Amino acid sequence: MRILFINHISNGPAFNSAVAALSAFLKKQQPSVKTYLMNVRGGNTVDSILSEINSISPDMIAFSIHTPHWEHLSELISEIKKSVNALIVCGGYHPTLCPEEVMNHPGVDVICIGEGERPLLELVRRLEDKRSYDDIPGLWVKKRSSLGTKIVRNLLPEPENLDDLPYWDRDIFLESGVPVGQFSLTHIEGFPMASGRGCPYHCNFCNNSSLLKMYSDQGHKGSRYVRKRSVNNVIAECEALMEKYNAQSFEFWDEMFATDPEWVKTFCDRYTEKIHKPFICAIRVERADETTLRRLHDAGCRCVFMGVEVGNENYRKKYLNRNMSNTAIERAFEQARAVGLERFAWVMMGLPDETSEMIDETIAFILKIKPDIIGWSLFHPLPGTYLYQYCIEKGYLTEEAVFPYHGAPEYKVPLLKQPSISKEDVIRFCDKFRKLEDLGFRVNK
Ligand code: B12
Ligand code: SF4
Repeated sequence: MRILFINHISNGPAFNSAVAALSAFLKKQQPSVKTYLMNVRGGNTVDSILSEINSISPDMIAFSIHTPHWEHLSELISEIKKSVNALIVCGGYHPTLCPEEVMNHPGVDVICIGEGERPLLELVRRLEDKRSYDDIPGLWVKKRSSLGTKIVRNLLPEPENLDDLPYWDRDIFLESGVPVGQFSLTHIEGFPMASGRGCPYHCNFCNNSSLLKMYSDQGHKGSRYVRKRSVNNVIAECEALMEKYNAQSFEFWDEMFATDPEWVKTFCDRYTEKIHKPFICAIRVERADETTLRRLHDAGCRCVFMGVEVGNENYRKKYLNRNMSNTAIERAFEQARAVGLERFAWVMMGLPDETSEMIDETIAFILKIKPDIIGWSLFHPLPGTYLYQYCIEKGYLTEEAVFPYHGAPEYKVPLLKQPSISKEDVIRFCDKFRKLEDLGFRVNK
C-alpha cells in the first residue's frame, strides 16, 4: 500500500513530528506499506500538487492538520478528491478538536481523533485485507451508500506506551529535501525529538487542556495522557541520531520537558555521562527551581523556553489559568541567567478584554525580566479551548472571523473585535514588540 503524507509548511521548520511518528510506526509494523511525503506551501499551485500526487499514485492521502492550515488544506482536499482516487484520511489537532467540521467536508473519508499510530496501522491492515474498517478505535469513518452518508464515530483508544514506539522517521523528510536538524526559533540548532507527550497544566488558550479533557471524558484519565519516555529510551535515541546523522545537538519538542524532578535528575545524569551535547527545552516557571536549572545547564542545556504570556498577574491567573506570580517568573528568569542558561520568553497580546495599559505592562515586565529571546505572537483563539468559547460568547469572534487565517501571516494579524482595544492599536503594539530588538533582545519578527 502506498501512503502519501501531506505536510503543510508555514512559518516554522518543515519537519513535522506527527508525520515522522506515524511514518516510523507504519514502516516498523507493516513493511508492505511505502510512505511518501509531499511538502505543501501556500504558494504551490494545485496543478503542480496534483501532478506530484499522480506521479506517486497513492492508495491513501494522509493529512496532518493544524487549525490555522485547515482552510487552505480543505480547499486542496476538494481539488484532490475531484481527480485522485485515494482514501483521504485527516488527523492532527484540527480534526481532533473540530471533528464534525472536518468530517462534513465532502472530500474527507476518515478522520483520526487523538493519537494516530495504532488507528492508522489498523486501518491500513484492514484495507490491505479488504476488510471493513468502521469500528477502529480513534477513527471516525464515513460510510457512503445509496441511502446516503452515515458517519461512524468510534471512541479513543488507550494512549500509546511511548517506549514501545519507534524513533521518528527522519529519512522521509531528508528524502524530500527537508533538513531534520535545525530549529528556527532560536539561534541554537538541534535535532528535534520528544521525551514525552502531554502537559499536566490547563492553560485556557492551549489545546493541551482540550486533549486532557477529551481523554478523561472518554475514560482515560489526564494523568495517563501525560507521559514521559524512560530516560534510557530517550538517551538511546540521542545516541542513534548521533551515529546515523551525526547529530551534535537536540531540541526537545515536548510541551513541557521538565515536569518530574526525579526524571529530570536521572535524565541529566545519564545525558551528561552518555551524550553531553547542547540541547534546548521548555520548562514551567513553577518547576524552574535553582537545582533543576543547574542540572539542566550542567548536562548541556543552552536555553530554556518559559511561558510568561502577559505582565499583568491578575489577568494571567484569571483569564489564562496560569497561576504563577510575577515574582515567581522574575525569580525563575534570574535563576536561569545565574546558572548560565539563555532564556526564551513566550509572550502573547491582543487577548480578550486586554487593554493598551495591560500590553504596556507586558512590555515593562519583559524589560524587567530581560529574556535573551522574545517569542511574541498575537492571540488566536483555538477551537476546543476555554478562551475560544469565551470569545464566541462575548461576540469577539464574528462568524466570518472563526477561521480567517487564510493568507494571513500567522499569529501576526489581530483576530478579535472587542471593546477593550482596537485592532489598529494591537497592530501598533506589534511594532513596539519588534522594536525591542533595538534594545538588544532577540525578537521573532
Ligand atoms: C512542537 C510543537 C511545534 C513545533 C513543531 C510542530 C510540528 N509540526 O511538528 C513548532 C514550533 C515548529 C510548532 C509550530 C506550529 N505549531 Co505547534 N506545537 C508543538 C507542540 C508543543 C508539540 C507537538 C508535537 O510535536 N507533538 C507530537 C506529535 C507526535 O503528536 P501530534 O502532532 O499530536 O500527532 C499525533 C496525533 O495528533 C495524530 N495525528 C497527527 N496528524 C495525523 C495525521 C493522520 C493521517 C493521522 C491518522 C493521525 C494524525 O497522530 C500523531 C501521533 O500520535 C504542541 C503543543 C501541544 N499541546 O501539543 C504545539 C501545537 C501542536 N502547535 C500549535 C500550532 C497552532 C502551531 C503553529 C500553527 C503555530 C504557528 N502559527 O506558527 C505552527 C505550525 C507548524 C506546522 N507547519 O506544523 C497548536 C495546534 C493547535 C491547533 N488546533 O491546531 C498546539 C497544540 C499548541 C497550542 N497552541 O495549543 N509547533
Ligand atoms: S503549560 Fe504550556 S503546554 Fe502546558 S497547558 Fe499551559 S500552554 Fe499548554
